[in-house]
This record gives sequence, structure tokens and C-alpha cells, in this order.
Amino acid sequence: MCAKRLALALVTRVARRRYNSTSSLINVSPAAVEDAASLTITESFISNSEQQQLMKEVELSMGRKKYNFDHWDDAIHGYKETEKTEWSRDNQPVITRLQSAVGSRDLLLPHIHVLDLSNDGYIKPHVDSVKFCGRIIAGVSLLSSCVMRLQHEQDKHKWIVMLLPPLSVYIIRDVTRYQYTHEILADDVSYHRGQKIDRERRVSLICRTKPQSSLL
Ligand SMILES: O=C(O)CCC(=O)C(=O)O
Repeated sequence: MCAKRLALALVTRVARRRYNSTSSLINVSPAAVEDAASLTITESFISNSEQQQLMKEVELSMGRKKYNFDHWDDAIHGYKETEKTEWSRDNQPVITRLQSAVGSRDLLLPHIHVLDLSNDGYIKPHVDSVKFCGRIIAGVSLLSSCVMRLQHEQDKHKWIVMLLPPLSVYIIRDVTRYQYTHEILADDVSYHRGQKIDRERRVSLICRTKPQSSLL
């Protein structure tokens, strides 16, 4: 086997191993196998009681905000959100665990983005702006499962579908972050491996790295 093919075989094997432990959660088109090595899902990243404790604080922080359904063209439909830098003593350990999974403190944006999607909310395909965030995004899912779909912007044969159960964390880096769009599917099209995934209210706690330009 020539060196190039050997390298490709190794990368593919590493990619398979990276998502094998959660392979039932990730469905990857053959063309995207290599790229899928740049993302992970960890189930039961938090416990049920941590989820309950976090939700108490999230509810308090959201106050009386209402879900936003305003404009058909918005990237997100049926959501409310806030950004938090301060967490209660009970919840700080989970937040620190999430931040440590992403990287060292000085690489991270200081706030956690809390995004609350109503049961009929969804996020349209988008690539996050490199102006506002860097090469890694990680999200803990609370309350409901949902399906996240990634689609390569130039190559329609490259797609990745992830089932995100509550209590799990996903991490998306580099190639899947910059070259793929990501979206959270609406309930009526929320399928994973042919199985309907019922969407209810879902809250995510999202940690991002700083824009690369700010690290230079
Ligand atoms: O709620 C999530 O986990 C994804 C949010 C998202 O698409 C984003 O922050 O760009």
C-alpha cells in the first residue's frame, strides 16, 4: 500500500474508532467518514439531578422571556436565549466540566450561551460566523432528544446526522465546524436512522472558543 493510501486508511480507522462508541447516535455518509473524526457525542455527560439543578437556574435566568417566533426568515424559530457567565455554586462544577472538555480557559468565550427551543422550535442550517467564535463548539442537551444534521457546503454527498439525547454533550471542531452547516431539525422532520425522534422543549448550554483572530 502506498504511503498516501496507508495514511488515509489509518485516518479512516481512527475516525471509525472515534465515533464507534456512540455509533448508534451518529449516522455518517460514506464520503464524510474522515470528517466525522472531528466530532464526538458523549452520553450521560451530566446526571439527572444535575439537569434538574441546571434547569432551575435556567428558568430563573430566562425570567419572563417569551419564545420568539417573529420572522419566518430568522435562523432560529421558536426560541428564547440568554448568556451567562455566573453560575450558582451547585451548577458551577458542571459548567467547569463542559469548559474543560472544550479547552483551556483562555481559549474560551467567557459566557455560556443558553438556548431554549420550544417543542415546535428549530434551527435552520447555518455556519457560525468566524468573527464571533472559534474552531470548537460544544453543547449539553437538556430535557429532550433532538436531531442535529450537518451538511458539507460544497459536497452534497457529505452529511452527518447526530441524535443528541438529553444529558449528552456534543463537540464539533475544525472541518465539521467550518465546512459544514449545522441545524436542529423541527419535530415533523426529526428522524434518525429512519426512526422518528419526538421533539419536545430542548435547552442547550453551549460553550464556544474565542474567534481565532482574537487569539493571534
Ligand atoms: O442548540 C444547539 O446545540 C446548537 C446551537 C447552534 O446551532 C449554534 O449555536 O450555532
